[in-house]
Amino acid sequence: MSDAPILMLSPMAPHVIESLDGAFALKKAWEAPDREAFLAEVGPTIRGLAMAGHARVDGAFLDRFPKLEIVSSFGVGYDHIDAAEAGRRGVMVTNTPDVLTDEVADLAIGLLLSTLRHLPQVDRYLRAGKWLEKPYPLTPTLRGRRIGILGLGRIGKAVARRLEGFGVEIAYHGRSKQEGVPYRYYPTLVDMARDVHVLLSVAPGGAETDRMIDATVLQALGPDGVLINVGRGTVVDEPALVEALRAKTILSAGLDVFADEPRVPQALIDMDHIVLLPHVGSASVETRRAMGQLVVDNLASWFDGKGPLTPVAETPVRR
Ligand code: NAP
Ligand code: 8YV
Repeated sequence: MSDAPILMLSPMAPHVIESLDGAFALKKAWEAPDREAFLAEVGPTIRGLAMAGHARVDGAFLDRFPKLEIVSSFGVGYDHIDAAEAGRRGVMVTNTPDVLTDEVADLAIGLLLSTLRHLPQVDRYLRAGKWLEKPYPLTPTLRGRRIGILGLGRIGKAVARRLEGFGVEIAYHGRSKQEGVPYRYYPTLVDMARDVHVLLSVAPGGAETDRMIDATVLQALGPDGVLINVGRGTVVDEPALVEALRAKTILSAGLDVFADEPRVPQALIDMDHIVLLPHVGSASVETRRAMGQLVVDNLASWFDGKGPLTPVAETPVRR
């Protein structure tokens, strides 16, 4: 139990709210009739933030909280948070790695198979009564395909382990070759795209990866190529992807993430041969609960003087 004022901007899961309400002086911004007046009043006192969603946390945002010590963020990706700027100010940022790795990897495999074997389209076909007329046309296959993973981190490796069971060849691209990894490394993304049949992205968002899957990479992937993206939408040049799908430069795509969520380009929605999911990689009851608990546990550990449990790389670990 601490009297530290913690701010939650928008409602998180009930168990997170209850835990933080019990352990801290929790301030709930969404309950305030005048949010701006509320933030102006409590902002100078706030020592911790519990955050869900992808609202931008930058210098201007941090200016409102001069006593802030820690931002405990829900989700492993934190490209919406300027963690380097937080670090410069001595503000700790934590995320929720590991607890969602297997869930997202499972979803990636499901999305890959759904895209290749047209599972959503086949379901729609049956429901429309079309099976009574004739069988669904034959689909592409996973058999014999080489898979190139962009971003062989925690989730990328969990995807690769699952793919080993499918008997397919696996390669990867990242900023550097990893020791002890049995898959072929490509120093450039375009070379990997040229050699594989499926480009599966689990790379984080941010300036470094912004639109790195561009028209050149899609051209290299080729007319039999499939793009699966469960990382961040900003990693893909979306207009170039739309054009590649339209022009059949690539065969298909399975996307869980988009550049401007929850807005999805109408051109993608209108294409029946691709599979689109509303960013549900980690969205099971159990995994979201574990992520929420880690948001709470990071705050509890910090204000107990035990340091953060899962700090991001850019921020200082202080006690
Ligand atoms: P991670 O362990 O940090 O892995 C990220 C990988 O990306 C690293 O292996 C890194 O390899 C690579 N990478 C980073 N910058 C790169 C660059 N500029 N070029 C090429 N590769 C780069 O993170 P994780 O836990 O696996 O999560 C990965 C991402 O998945 C998250 O950041 C998030 O955006 C996304 N995600 C999505 C969902 C969903 O619901 N769809 C759920 C969870 C996470 P190198 O260091 O070798 O470059
Ligand atoms: C979350 C994610 O749904 O962890 C991530 O990076 O993309 C997802 O698990 C998202 O961050 C919550 O808004």
